[in-house]
Amino acid sequence: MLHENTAENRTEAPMSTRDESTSLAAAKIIYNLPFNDLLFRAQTVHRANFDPNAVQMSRLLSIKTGGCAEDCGYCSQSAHSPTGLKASKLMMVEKVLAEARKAKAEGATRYCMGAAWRSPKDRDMDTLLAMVAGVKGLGMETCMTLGMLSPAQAGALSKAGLDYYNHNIDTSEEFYSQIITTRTFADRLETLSNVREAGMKVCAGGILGMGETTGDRISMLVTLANLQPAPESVPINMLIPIPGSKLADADPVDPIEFVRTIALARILMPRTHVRLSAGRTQMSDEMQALCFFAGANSIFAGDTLLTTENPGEDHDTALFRRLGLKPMELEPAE
Ligand code: SAM
Ligand code: DTB
Ligand code: SF4
Repeated sequence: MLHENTAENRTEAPMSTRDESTSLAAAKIIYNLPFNDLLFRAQTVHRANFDPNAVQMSRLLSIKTGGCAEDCGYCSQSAHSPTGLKASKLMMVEKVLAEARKAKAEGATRYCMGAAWRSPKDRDMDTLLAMVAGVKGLGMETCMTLGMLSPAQAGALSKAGLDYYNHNIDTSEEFYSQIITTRTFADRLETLSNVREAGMKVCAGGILGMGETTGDRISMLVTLANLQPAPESVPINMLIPIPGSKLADADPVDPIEFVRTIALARILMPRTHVRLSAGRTQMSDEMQALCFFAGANSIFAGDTLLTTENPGEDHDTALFRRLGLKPMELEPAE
């Protein structure tokens, strides 16, 4: 039920919850505001913290594809699902660096390397560390997503120059076991804590469109907002249905609900980069425009994500021109 825009509701819904723990009840009130009020608040918070017309550009590369031991119901790369994806070994360092150089030439400032692992094997660590050092040496921000990390692995990656680690909580704690059974929500939080302890920036978000309720989406954002500190980067993915995966036939998300979720993320985490991640190929330009207005300020650029399609440079250049958006410049290193 939507709340009326009464004075009472306006005072109940805080403008920003920074420096306070966010309650689920407060987040629900914000989420259910009339759409125009919600977007106005989100845009106001956004403008107080960021250039509203600048979008951070990341680029993804799958450095180890398929054959994953985990049973994530949404994923093309799980060995538990007959998705037909061909598995491949960990890429060679030079090949990764060649791809990173191309991405940099095309305007990406952050390079994200993803591997279909439950967690990295110690025998692969030297290769991974060389990739981090090499990409960092190109003057790009570095990010990896490799599954669960021990404190020692997180420490080694951080020392090699890894700026960000992506590790999504994907959904609410309550709904998690409906989507993944080979690990727990607590396992995810433990890796996020290891990443933070090692001094890296945290990138953690989730997926909409897996059959979760609105309450699950709000609960996921409240968990993220209450991490101390909140993640620097929060990717919000729209499920890309993968034939053969357990969620191949999931009902699509209502675009308005998707935009509401972005707005809530912006309000609960005012200084975080909220990334409009997977699923942009399935979104209209108008839906993406609303997401940017609601506070999304980061995207993946390029033709491919890990194993699926992304809009590509031509489409995004045209979209940025239509909306008067510009790529966000890299902040000078401290
Ligand atoms: N294996 C590592 C892990 O799970 O942490 C890293 C790679 S995994 C593919 C990274 C994230 O991509 C997942 O946590 C999930 O949020 C997102 N993702 C994977 N498949 C997706 C799909 N079909 N649609 C939308 N998002 C997806
Ligand atoms: C994230 O939240 N989204 C990216 C990144 N983190 C690693 C991955 C999206 C994957 C989409 C499905 C695929 O390409 O296989
Ligand atoms: Fe493996 Fe990551 Fe896909 Fe899960 S999301 S199956 S851990 S690659």
